[in-house]
Amino acid sequence: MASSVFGFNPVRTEEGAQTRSDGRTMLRIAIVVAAAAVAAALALLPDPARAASSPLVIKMSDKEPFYSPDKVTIKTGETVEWINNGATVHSVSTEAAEAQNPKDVSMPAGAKAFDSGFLPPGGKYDYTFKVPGTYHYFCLPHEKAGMVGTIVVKK
Ligand SMILES: [Cu+2]
Repeated sequence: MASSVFGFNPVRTEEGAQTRSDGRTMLRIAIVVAAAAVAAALALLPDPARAASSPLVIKMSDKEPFYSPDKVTIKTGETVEWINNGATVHSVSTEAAEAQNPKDVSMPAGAKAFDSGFLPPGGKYDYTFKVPGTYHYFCLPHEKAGMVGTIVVKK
């Protein structure tokens, strides 16, 4: 009789401890899963879902498509942001004097040339287009490989 009472209580205590431990573990797992879900949801948000004032983003990569998207249409006064997602340097330039092929560069009359300089991996460059027209730009190190892009700026 005494042994069954003794045997009963420790088991209850262990079960209680086991339950509390599982509860904490489950809570930790739930927090990690919830955090991962939030991160995934944020990563999947399309650009239009971001604030209206945020720039249109063009991702730069070490292989095709080098600029993604490589052709975009925006309105006058809007900003484009290039982000280097590659593992090597890239750039954005409309400097005709720097281009190996003159066909890779063009700007509407009255527009000033822009050049990001070499952007390291993770680097960003913003440019606000104030003159409407078509811009052809290139990456200084990779123009020959076909790293060129087009921005059409509507009035
Ligand atoms: Cu490049």
